[in-house]
Amino acid sequence: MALNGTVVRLHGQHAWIRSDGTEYMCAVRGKFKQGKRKERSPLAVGDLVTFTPLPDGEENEGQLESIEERRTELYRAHPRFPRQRQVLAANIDLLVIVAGADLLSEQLLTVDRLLISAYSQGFIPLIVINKIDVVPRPELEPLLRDFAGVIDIEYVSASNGELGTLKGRFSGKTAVFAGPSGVGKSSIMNALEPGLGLRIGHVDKEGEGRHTTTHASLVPMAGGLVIDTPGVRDFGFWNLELHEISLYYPDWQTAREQCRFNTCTHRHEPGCGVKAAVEAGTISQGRYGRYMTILRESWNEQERLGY
Ligand SMILES: Nc1nc2c(ncn2[C@@H]2O[C@H](COP(=O)(O)OP(=O)(O)OP(=O)(O)O)[C@@H](O)[C@H]2O)c(=O)[nH]1
Ligand SMILES: [Mg+2]
Ligand SMILES: [Zn+2]
Repeated sequence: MALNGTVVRLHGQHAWIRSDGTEYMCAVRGKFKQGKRKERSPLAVGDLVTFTPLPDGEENEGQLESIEERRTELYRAHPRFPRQRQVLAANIDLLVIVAGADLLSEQLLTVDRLLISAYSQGFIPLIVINKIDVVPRPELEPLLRDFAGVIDIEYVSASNGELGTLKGRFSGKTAVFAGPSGVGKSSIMNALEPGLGLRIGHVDKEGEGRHTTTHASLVPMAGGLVIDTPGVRDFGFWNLELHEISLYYPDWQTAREQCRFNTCTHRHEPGCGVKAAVEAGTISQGRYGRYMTILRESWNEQERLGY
């Protein structure tokens, strides 16, 4: 009889599937081997599947039967095959975007990219600034003023166990932790759920992480399911037209409504409400500058890949 389960880990041609608290190893073969076009792997952590347990295995083994259509996905360009997508996590409700207090200004571009992923895919973002034991909150708030009142922000320290109201946000949800290497994603999860025992890395002199988490994995945490991911900087959204990118800037909505053209990309178009807001200081130069970087990179990427 087929069971329902969730993919919790992937390794090579094998998927580990959790069903009712038991994990089953399933080979990914046959009709499932060929993923969707532009994807190398047919499965991602968080996928909902059906499978049939196999008798007599030393380990619990199963045979994969079907994969449910995904509600949402977090993906990037495959590091080795840039025309293909790598889905880091599937069926997510909440995207926890983690940055480090010590390197926040350099990491805001990644935060902005993840916000675009969240809003374009329809998952709720939460920004978590970790390591407030190193740089105190009043020094960080000005860097994040664009998001005030629009996107939830938690200031935490995994080291000190100062976790704000983070723990209450996971109940009944599937969440994914994403952000650069070394910001403390795994550390925060360990602090929220003692006993998880996720591996923690070191940071070098520049504060950069060492890519300690190498594969996404899904674990039960604080009443929900949470996917820890390896630190990544680049998130793809090359399916978006350039003028669509700013649709996923919720803090720009009022300004955007003032633009003369509804396909405005806010670069050199006349009558641009966003540029007016930057001049008036309601949108920060930083957030606008990073938008221009994202626009330029998306354009280069689309040219290169011939979209
Ligand atoms: N000062 C300080 N250091 C922290 C804090 N949280 C984590 N660290 C340190 O930051 C380093 C990286 O932590 P990890 O939890 O491995 O970071 P990660 O984001 O999971 O990194 P990857 O798995 O490489 O993506 C470790 O040396 C931690 O001890 C914190 O709140 N304050
Ligand atoms: Mg980690
Ligand atoms: Zn505009």
